[in-house]
Amino acid sequence: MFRKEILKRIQDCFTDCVENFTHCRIARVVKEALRDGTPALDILEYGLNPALRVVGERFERGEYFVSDLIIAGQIMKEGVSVLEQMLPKKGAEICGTILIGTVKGDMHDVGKNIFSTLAQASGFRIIDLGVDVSADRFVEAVRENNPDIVGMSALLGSTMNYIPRIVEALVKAGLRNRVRIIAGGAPITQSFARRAGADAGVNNAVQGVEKCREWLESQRDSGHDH
Ligand code: B12
Repeated sequence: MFRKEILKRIQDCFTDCVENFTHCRIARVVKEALRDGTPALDILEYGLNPALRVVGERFERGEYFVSDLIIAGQIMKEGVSVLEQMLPKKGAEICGTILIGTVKGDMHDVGKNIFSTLAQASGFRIIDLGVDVSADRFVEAVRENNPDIVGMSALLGSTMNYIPRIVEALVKAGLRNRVRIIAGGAPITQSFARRAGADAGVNNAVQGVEKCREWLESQRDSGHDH
């Protein structure tokens, strides 16, 4: 009941704003939910994410336009920024470095940014290459920064197929064995990621952070590189 009500109120923010151009109340609603004791991750998982999914479905049915996706992306960012303020601040101890980017041809960055924020809160240093990142840029940045993990985000059926090209480029550059690779985004599955040459694939930021921590812990326990 509690969750349903929150979800409904968050949902209403998206539809009111997209359909009626009303002033966006998302920050207020998210703050209220937090004040009521709803965990930040529940607000994300049961409130903001499903609301955005509905926008995507309406777009797919031709009921919404790209301009509506843009508005929805902005509402999401505003909601997430309120949640970010509530997440534990970056721990003093940095447990590893993740180099991340949204792959070439893809401009979606909301999910990538959520994963980065959670990973940071969990003790990782993040180097964010932004969106539309080419294989060459990934290679160059791995060489420069020597990260433990490379994260690639893709939201489109077309751009997810660029992930294997980045992996290949890392292989060619002799860098593949130095890093673990995690792919993320709504269409990404573990089996796709493995076929693409990555080590893991997730469509959930919390699972992604857990995977990264697991890797770092096993690396530390074995006392040498993977
Ligand atoms: C907002 C949005 C946009 C905004 C993006 C704004 C922004 N700054 O990101 C804009 C308007 C730019 C946009 C554009 C387009 N979009 Co769009 N968009 C969406 C929408 C509504 C939400 C995406 C989103 O932010 N989801 C919320 C986040 C939190 O989810 P997520 O990204 O999956 O992230 C989670 C996990 O996957 C994970 N994660 C994500 N990345 C990573 C990375 C790592 C390393 C890890 C570990 C985890 C991880 O963590 C997150 C939290 O759990 C979706 C529909 C939907 N509901 O998914 C369509 C959607 C993705 N878009 C779609 C389309 C078609 C387009 C356009 C082609 C439309 C057009 N005709 O122009 C363009 C493409 C532009 C481009 N070249 O990229 C389709 C894709 C269909 C497909 N399968 O190919 C969708 C699914 C809509 C639909 N149902 O048709 N879009």
